[in-house]
Amino acid sequence: MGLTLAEKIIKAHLVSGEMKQGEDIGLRIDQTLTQDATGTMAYLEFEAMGVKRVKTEKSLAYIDHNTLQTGFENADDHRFIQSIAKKHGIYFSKPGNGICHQVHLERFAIPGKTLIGSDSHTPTAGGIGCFAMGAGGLDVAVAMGGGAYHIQMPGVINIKLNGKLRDWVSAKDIILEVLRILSVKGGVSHVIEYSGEGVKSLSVPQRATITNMGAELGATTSIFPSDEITREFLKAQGREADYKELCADDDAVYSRVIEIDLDKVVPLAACPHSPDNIKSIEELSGQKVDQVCIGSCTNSSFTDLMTVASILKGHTVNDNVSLSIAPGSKQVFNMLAQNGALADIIASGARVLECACGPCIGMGQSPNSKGVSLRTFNRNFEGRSGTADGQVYLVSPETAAVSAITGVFTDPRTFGQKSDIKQPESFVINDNLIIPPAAEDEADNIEILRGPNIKPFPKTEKLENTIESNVLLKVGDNITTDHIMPAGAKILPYRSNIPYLSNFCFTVCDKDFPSRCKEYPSGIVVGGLNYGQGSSREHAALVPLYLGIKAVISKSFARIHGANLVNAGILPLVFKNESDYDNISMLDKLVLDDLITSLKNNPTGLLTVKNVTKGTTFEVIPQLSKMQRDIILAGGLLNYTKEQN
Ligand code: MIC
Ligand code: SF4
Repeated sequence: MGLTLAEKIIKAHLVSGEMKQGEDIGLRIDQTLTQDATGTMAYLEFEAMGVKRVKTEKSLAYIDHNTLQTGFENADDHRFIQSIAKKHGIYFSKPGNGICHQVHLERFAIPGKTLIGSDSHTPTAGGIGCFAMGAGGLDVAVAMGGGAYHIQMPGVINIKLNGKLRDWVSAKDIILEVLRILSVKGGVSHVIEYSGEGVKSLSVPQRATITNMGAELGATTSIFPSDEITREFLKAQGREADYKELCADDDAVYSRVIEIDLDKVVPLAACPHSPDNIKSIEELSGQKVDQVCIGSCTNSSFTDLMTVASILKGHTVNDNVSLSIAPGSKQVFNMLAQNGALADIIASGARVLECACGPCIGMGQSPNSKGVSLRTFNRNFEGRSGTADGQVYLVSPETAAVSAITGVFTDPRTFGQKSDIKQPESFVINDNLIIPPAAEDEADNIEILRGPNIKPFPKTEKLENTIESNVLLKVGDNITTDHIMPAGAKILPYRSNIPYLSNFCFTVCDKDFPSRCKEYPSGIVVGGLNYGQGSSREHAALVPLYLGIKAVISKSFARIHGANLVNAGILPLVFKNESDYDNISMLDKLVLDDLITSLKNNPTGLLTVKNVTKGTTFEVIPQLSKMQRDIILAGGLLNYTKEQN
């Protein structure tokens, strides 16, 4: 029986476990990346592990999220990360160099290697055939220290792309079509592997747009084969030596095969407030638009922005629209400047931003009240734009640029002749914003620069035998990490200050949650399906931990968040019967007895929960592998790692 591409890479990196779907497997990690919003915490954790120098082939620290410096906090954190990177063998990408995923794709990602990053869109590198996963900061810290990364052996879904995209339809429309088919839960516990004739007509950055938004499917990762197109891209980046041909065996077995005919894909939009709420642009056509934002790690490559520039050339942005454009990397920005396309963008009236995440994470450009914002980004969760009632639609760069000119949703196919934009034969290569680490023998002399915003992270205790706590919050399905721990320009600077962040925890759902937690000695959160989808931010676990949350009981968990809860020492429990969810009310007192013995006997054995308030009982299943059980018993991954050494 042949192997899928994902299985081949997993096999080559397997350090523990068996490649049976659902089993815990440990993978050797070749590369890591961090960004600043999760990085500060990840490096504090790395420091606490006491490892002198990273043991990976390459580790990078990017600064791209917290670039709006309205106080000392972000700048201090940047200096902290830069100094710690220099000391411990990590390459540092300065602010201004671009968004981690775009820069990593251009300069560092390698087909066939494993990569984990403290950001959920790390699978962007799957566009080049790299097995790349988003992870919590602590998992990245462990991998930097040479430890394996543990996941459940995923199933593999094959998406076979037939035919060729028609003019004005783009890679973004393909992934929106996949989201329409699979929904935000459809990729959970699976790798999405692309194949078929249609793959040959997609460039590496287009493939990366598709693997990037595999995060929105809940997938473990997404991956494309590495072929002649990959070789050409690497060659154009001066990295042909990194090329390796990779594809699945002809007789590979998949859990499911989905065929998409590219000729039939049309321009699409993900409507508020979920990436799988898909409508065609034709259906939306004519509706008024207030804002258009182009950029983010999904759609900010050279060809994306050249396409945008070619549409804007000779036109003026509509009087009632604010258009902002953030190139994905310094390489892209520089090339647009050199070939004159930037002049066309500026002349059209677009507001050009630095190459960073920017509006995607609510760092500026929040839309007006009830404003309709068309964005080439990957997430449109409620409130994420920074405007609580903002209406964010996710679209392709083509749809975004054309609609910015007309002022209404416009199907780009109605715009006329499309310019033929090709990937250049060679990109402008200048890695002068990547600062290499110090030599090993100089490392001791490097001082770590710590600002006053850095507060110690919450300590975890060994698991107690009984949890007796009140339900301090009950939420519905598809709760995102943006609900649990909102981001945005006002809050993000405090990512290394858990006590301060705790004032905002879950306030999108219930503004009294933080104060309620402070009234009770401990608490339990009750959730629906796909609890914790979205970001890899471990703050969505560390902050509830700080607020005394001992367990989350839900119908199901998103992969990275489930792992982050365990790493923080919070028990993730799944209802045996989903209908029991309905019988729990806010403030009910729940008791779980005999936890240590039960978990020691069987990490996934049923546990009985007594609802003391209602006088009922129900059963839950701990969502734990054997290793995660040991992590929970130790009171979190940091304690566990210390115990092991
Ligand atoms: C996001 O897109 O939500 C982020 C900001 O990049 C996060 C990471 C974070 O919260 O810092 C992610 O996707 O993991
Ligand atoms: Fe940055 Fe947005 Fe990409 Fe997250 S999704 S890494 S915030 S550009």
